[in-house]
Amino acid sequence: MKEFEVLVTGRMMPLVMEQLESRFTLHKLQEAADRDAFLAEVGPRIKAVATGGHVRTDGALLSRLPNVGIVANFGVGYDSVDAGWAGQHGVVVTNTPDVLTEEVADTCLGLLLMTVRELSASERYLRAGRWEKDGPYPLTHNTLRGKTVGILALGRIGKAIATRCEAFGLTVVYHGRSEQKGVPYRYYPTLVGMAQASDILISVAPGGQDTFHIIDAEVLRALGPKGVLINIGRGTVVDEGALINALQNKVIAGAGLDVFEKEPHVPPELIAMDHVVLLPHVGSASHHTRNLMGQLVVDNIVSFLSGKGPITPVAETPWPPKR
Ligand code: 8YV
Repeated sequence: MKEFEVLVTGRMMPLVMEQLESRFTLHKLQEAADRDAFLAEVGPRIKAVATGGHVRTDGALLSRLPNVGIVANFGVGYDSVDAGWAGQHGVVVTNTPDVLTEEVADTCLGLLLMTVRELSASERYLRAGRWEKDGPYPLTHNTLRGKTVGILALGRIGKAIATRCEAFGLTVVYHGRSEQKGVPYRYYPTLVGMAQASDILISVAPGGQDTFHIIDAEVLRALGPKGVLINIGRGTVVDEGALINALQNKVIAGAGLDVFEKEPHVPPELIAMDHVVLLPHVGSASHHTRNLMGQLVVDNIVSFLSGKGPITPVAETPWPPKR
């Protein structure tokens, strides 16, 4: 398939690079000294793009590739790809669903326990020699016992988190765009309503305009002074300034965050607080799962370019395309 020319927009894992390089004529945007001249030269020959959250794959970039047919995104979240633009211009966008669901749900439960039972703070206490010097770590004010978890966005990952929460004996409720049939959890039509009814708010919501800052000061107030926020979806969903304010003023009890508004930047105010658990976006970050995600990027491109269509097209670019 060397006749096909493929573009990568940034550094991708070796498994992806090696397979794309061995099958196609691969161009690397990140290595271009003059991006403009590079795109003017190779742009018209590009048939497929492999991309990820590291770069915006928007109309400005895609319009430089007039013959591109597919944008394969590394990640289930594709807020860095303008899928609306792609759909309007006959370009299919694919993501990497399913293969990361259980890993992200596992990470979420770990983050939940770390936050509610102060596991990282108590480990810091031990490592600082304080157990021997000052005695036992103080009892935690919070517990999972008897608590209600509100899940924002009950998609595949949200459901895997819900199953785990049930196994932990938690009551699960959810909020999303609409009520889902056949789901055994109570639905709340508003986010504020769900936050009011929940002890713990878990956000799995994707990024993008529709969800920008939907967890704001009002939602955090509704969660209340014993409430905990866990964010495993996208940082942009939470108004980070409002969250910092809520944590500093004990409007909520604590937060566990795997994602941030401007990654890899984490506001120093968050780092300074001990009742906040911070992870560097590791939800899916095991070799096992990242390899499966990378393989799905390659498989989508190979399948598309061999005429069999994409494997995991996103909702905005259904396949076969609607006329
Ligand atoms: C990855 C993710 O960390 O799939 C997603 O949407 O956020 C994570 O699994 C990310 O895609 C890696 O760039």
